[in-house]
Amino acid sequence: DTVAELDAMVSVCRACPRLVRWRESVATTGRRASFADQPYWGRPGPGFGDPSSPVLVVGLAPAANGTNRTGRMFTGDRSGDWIYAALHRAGYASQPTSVASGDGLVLHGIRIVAAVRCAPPANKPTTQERHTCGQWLARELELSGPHLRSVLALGSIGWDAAIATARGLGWTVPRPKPKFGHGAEAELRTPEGRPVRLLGSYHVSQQNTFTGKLTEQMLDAVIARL
Ligand code: DU
Ligand code: SF4
Repeated sequence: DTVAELDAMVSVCRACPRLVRWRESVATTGRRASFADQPYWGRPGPGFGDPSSPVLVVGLAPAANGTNRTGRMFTGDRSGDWIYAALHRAGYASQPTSVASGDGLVLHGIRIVAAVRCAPPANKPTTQERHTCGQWLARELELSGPHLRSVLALGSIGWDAAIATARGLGWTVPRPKPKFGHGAEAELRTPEGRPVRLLGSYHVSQQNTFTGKLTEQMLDAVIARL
């Protein structure tokens, strides 16, 4: 199959009962008041961006009123304001904002996915949900093929998912397991022996950006190393 087929399959996945209930309840009766008149996507967030990219970004999960509303990764929420502004500064995004599908945003050389593709209650997926959704990430890594040079993990859940998924695919991952941190780096190797660099950044969520734990300069510095 192709990346387009993968996206289509992901977007109708119902493998995690708790997350299916949550994503659909937010989308129907649980909409944020300011979006109450809008249709909500209410499904998993498929990958967004260039399917033959050298860079894959692995985020945490869709925001209940962001991707779960708009259907596009990091679109229509505060985390998206941060990541797309940074990707625009670095030349990966055609514009600094991501409001809704059809807003003209195009990504070049980068693709964005989430470790868990359905919005979780309190942004906290369970271990089982992380494990289940790891199968989609595995397919993503397999389909990325020889173009892939680096993976940017936003937050420790993305970092752990990238490592667990790479190991599951028979990639070589250093032992002991590389520790997540802002600016952390590990060299993974595919079974064919191609190196893929894993870089970590603190997640662009408001609890980091609003408090100054993650600054624009810190984010730009990691993206520059991709
Ligand atoms: O640390 P670990 O047991 O390798 O897994 C960390 C984290 O990654 C766990 O909560 C499930 C998830 N995961 C995954 O995403 N894909 C896999 O194939 C295996 C585990
Ligand atoms: Fe499917 Fe992933 Fe959503 Fe679970 S979190 S229902 S595996 S898309």
